[in-house]
Amino acid sequence: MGTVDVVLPCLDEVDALPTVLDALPDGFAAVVADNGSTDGTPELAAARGVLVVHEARKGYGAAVHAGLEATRTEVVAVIDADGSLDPAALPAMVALLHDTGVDLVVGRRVPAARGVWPWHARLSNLVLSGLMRVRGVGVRDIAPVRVARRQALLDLGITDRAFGYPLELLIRAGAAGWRIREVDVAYRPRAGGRSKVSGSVRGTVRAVRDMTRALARTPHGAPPAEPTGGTPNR
Ligand SMILES: Nc1nc2c(ncn2[C@@H]2O[C@H](COP(=O)(O)OP(=O)(O)O)[C@@H](O)[C@H]2O)c(=O)[nH]1
Ligand SMILES: [Mg+2]
Repeated sequence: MGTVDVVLPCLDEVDALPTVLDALPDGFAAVVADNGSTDGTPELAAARGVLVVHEARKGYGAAVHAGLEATRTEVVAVIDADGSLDPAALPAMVALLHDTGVDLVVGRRVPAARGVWPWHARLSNLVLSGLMRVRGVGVRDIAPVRVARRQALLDLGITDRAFGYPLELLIRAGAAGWRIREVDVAYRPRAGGRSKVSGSVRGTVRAVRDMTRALARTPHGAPPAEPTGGTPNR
């Protein structure tokens, strides 16, 4: 198994990022994708010798896309940089990709502590997985950690640059006939810092809004379109 570049979207994760970098297994190389941290996150990553990608455009999807473009390995991973998901799950996910011939391996969060997953985030997840099922994508989470082949991911032509990105990825993958495998991953409290998305009702509402917009823009079997405006999230 060759090296796997791991995109870490970061917005003010200076407190949590070291936990994630320390937990990266051998053979996994971090690519920090930052667009606007003011807490020293990119400086910390650079000081640790990590490749840092600076993206001018705001938004989770903009950061992930820029990070993906900077990766250089055949297989790549994307995982949150807040320490809520353990990178130790990655080797088994990559092995599944290689061994089972699927196109995408995604994680499904299983809370490892009480109160780690607020009710509004669970509710939105339930609604979104229902919407995905209607589109023929049988997953139960919105892929907070994912492993796939780099070029295939780029070829999907995902256009959302905000929080709709993960949902659009799944819908496009389904429309392209990708085989998707979902595996349980432990969901822990973030290692430090503050939630930008599901930690507040406001963040969840924003995410659901971005995702339903992404859904509306992505009809069944739609070919890739030009990138369109994700909503800046801060
Ligand atoms: N670069 C970048 N990363 C982001 C942005 N929004 C969220 N993230 C990162 O995406 C991951 C998930 O965000 P988080 O705040 O943990 O959302 P939550 O898990 O729903 O509370 C974390 O690594 C964040 O730093 C953004 O606008 N830009
Ligand atoms: Mg989080």
